[in-house]
Amino acid sequence: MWDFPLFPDRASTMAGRIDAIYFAWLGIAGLVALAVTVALIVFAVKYRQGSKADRSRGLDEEQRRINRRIEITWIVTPLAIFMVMFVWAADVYYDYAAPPPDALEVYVVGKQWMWKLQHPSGQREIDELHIPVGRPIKLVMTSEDVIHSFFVPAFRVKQDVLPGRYTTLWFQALKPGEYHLFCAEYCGTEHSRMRGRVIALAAADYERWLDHGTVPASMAARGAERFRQFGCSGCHGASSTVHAPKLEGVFGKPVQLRGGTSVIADERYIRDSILLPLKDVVAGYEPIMPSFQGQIGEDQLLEIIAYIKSIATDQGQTP
Ligand code: HEC
Ligand SMILES: [Cu+2]
Repeated sequence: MWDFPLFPDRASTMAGRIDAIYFAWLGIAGLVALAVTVALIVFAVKYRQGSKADRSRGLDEEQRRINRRIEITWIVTPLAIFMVMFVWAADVYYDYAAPPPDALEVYVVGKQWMWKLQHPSGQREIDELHIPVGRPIKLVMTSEDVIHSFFVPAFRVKQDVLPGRYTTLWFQALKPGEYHLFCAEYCGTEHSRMRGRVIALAAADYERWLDHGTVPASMAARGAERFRQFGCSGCHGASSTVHAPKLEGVFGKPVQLRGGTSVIADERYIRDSILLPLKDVVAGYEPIMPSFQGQIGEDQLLEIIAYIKSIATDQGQTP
């Protein structure tokens, strides 16, 4: 079949707003280019060599006043246009950059050359992401090796995925369907094959997908397992005799650090606490926690983080 769409599907809540900006900018740039071209041609013809055009004006008072008015116009008009562009784009960008608090989280690890995805409820996927339509989805992403970029053209969202850091991206699909997922940052030989699909499902189909096959242990439960496996519970567990902070209720709260500063315990903070324990030492504790750099994989770190998140609320279970 003849199928050559010039424009990707508009399948997320952001897509229309991003496209509106895109076309407005294209229109403004087009109009300016047109005006400049027309002026160029008109003046080139009017003042060509040997033409009878009047070249005497420009020095008297009257003409100076007119010139001044023209100059003010071409300074103020673009300024006004730029301010409108700025406020409009900033408004869209704020919404683009701030995931709604009720978003469903999915954890993403990019590696040469695949996407590994984990749902908090435990499902794992490779190069495929199943999501429900009509609910905001927040991705927490990191890379195991080099820089990648998570790009879903139909959703108009793209975000770099960096080693050693967590970046986030959120979107809300408008209609069920299968959408391309690309790596948009050159990442080595097979970069062009680092792609996948986002499969947006109606709510009921999504529930069915969650329940198909053997339902896996949740990420938090796997994280609790790791927490014992790596010996964290030996210091942080309820029965520990080591002077180490209890991790219940830590996530999302400010933590007082040695030296008087404080940080919010987000994903990055938990990650750094595990890999670079000397970076942020909690006030009132000795820096005796060993670094787990090189011992815990990115997926396992995300599971431990999911576990620490789960015990931030009262529903959490202690290992
Ligand atoms: C030898 C004991 C010990 C072990 C083992 C240990 N920790 Fe710690 N941990 C500490 C101490 C002491 C602190 C407080 C001082 C600091 O920040 O380094 C701490 C701090 C933390 C913090 C910051 C807590 C807060 O209240 O802000 C987190 C998160 C953490 N550890 C997670 C882990 C995880 C996950 C593991 C296992 C992979 C682990 N720890 C293993 C002793 C330990
Ligand atoms: Cu890549």
